[in-house]
Amino acid sequence: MPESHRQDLERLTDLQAMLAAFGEIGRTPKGGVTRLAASAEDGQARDAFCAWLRRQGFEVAVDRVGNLFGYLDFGEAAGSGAVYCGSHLDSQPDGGRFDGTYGVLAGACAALAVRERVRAGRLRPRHRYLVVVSWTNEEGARYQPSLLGSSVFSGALDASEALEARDGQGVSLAEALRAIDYLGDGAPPAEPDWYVELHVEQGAVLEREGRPLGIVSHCWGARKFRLRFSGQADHTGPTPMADRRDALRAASLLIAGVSERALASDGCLHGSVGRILVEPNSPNVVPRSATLFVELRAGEESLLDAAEAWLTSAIDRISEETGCRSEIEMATRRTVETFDPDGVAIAKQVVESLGLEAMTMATIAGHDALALQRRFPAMLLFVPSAGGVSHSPAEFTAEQDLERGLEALVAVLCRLLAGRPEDRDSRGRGGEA
Ligand code: HGY
Ligand code: MN
Ligand code: MN
Repeated sequence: MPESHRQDLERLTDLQAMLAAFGEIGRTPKGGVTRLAASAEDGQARDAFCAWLRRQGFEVAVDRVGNLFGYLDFGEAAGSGAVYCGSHLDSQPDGGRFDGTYGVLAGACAALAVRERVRAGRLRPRHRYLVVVSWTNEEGARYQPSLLGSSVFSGALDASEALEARDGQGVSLAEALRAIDYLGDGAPPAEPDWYVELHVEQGAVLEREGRPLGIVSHCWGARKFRLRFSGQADHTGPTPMADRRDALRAASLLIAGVSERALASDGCLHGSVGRILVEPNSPNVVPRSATLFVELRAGEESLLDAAEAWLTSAIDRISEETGCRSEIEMATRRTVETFDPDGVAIAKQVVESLGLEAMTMATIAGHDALALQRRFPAMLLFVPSAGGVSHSPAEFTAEQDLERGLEALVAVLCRLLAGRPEDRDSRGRGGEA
């Protein structure tokens, strides 16, 4: 067996072992993970990742919002600049053990495989650094907005605003990061000339089409709102129905309306309310307030505009009908995006050179690559999700698919690091020295 093939098999074994180990950090009874951003479990995962990076000879930097960078330095001969890969280690509550974690750990193992090629003289890098990154709070479960760390890195979100974000118990991100010792002041050695993210699809398209890999060409937009209905606390017994200002009734009318609107859109609009906070939340008190987390997603801005206009009119109508006040306390809008077409073309060419049949596709789920691509050329590669299930302990990707994802990531990183005259990196420089 050729040496390079043996080494790659070793990297694969590393990946399987690391996925198993990280699946135990915050493990839930049905085999999912709960590793909310900047929680103790996230801190354990970060510690394990940093320890692994240092053992393998990476330099490690942590920035002011806890983004974690492990990097290899190929020396001055490689020129300047950097190629990045990575994803996120934080999860949803009882979420999947592959979502984000696979991209971080595959990135780390791929970086080792790339370094072996450089040491063996089989790859001459033309970018000085290879950076593996774990972004803070991609999920938006504990802190909003989602894609927080990558949005600060790409300049779309102010760091101090992000650090002031508070969770349901009023704990700020700054306090939580300080508690796990990941409120850093470091920085990676160079900005990304390219960013590559490998992620489970979180949909069933690849499985349905029988394809092993997806190359994401564009992303649906998402609009997320924190909306509060305020009514009046009263006794659920004697209070006449006509006198009630029931905030939970208002909320339930809106929740049903969001689903009905999305269901009637023939698949063009997705909508849900995934979290609701009720006060005082007692069985025999008419709810005085209900805070809803509403999200709308669509593949075109015009559909999102129409859906948002519908939402504001529905809120006004429900307020009128129930006598409850309403306030949109927070709104984040993630626009419909297309990925760097050069990156899509390079990824396609590389994957096909491996004899793998990739397909270009959209993503409806958000990813850090979306935040990055606003400022740096970014690529997003998918491997199949069994049954399309994600954000659930039932999330699963078959070993062979995980392997092909790693194989593709190594090949794409080598291609980007080697550079080509036709490559234009983020500063418009050619890859060829
Ligand atoms: O899709 C989302 O909004 C999540 O951040 N992945
Ligand atoms: Mn993810
Ligand atoms: Mn997720």
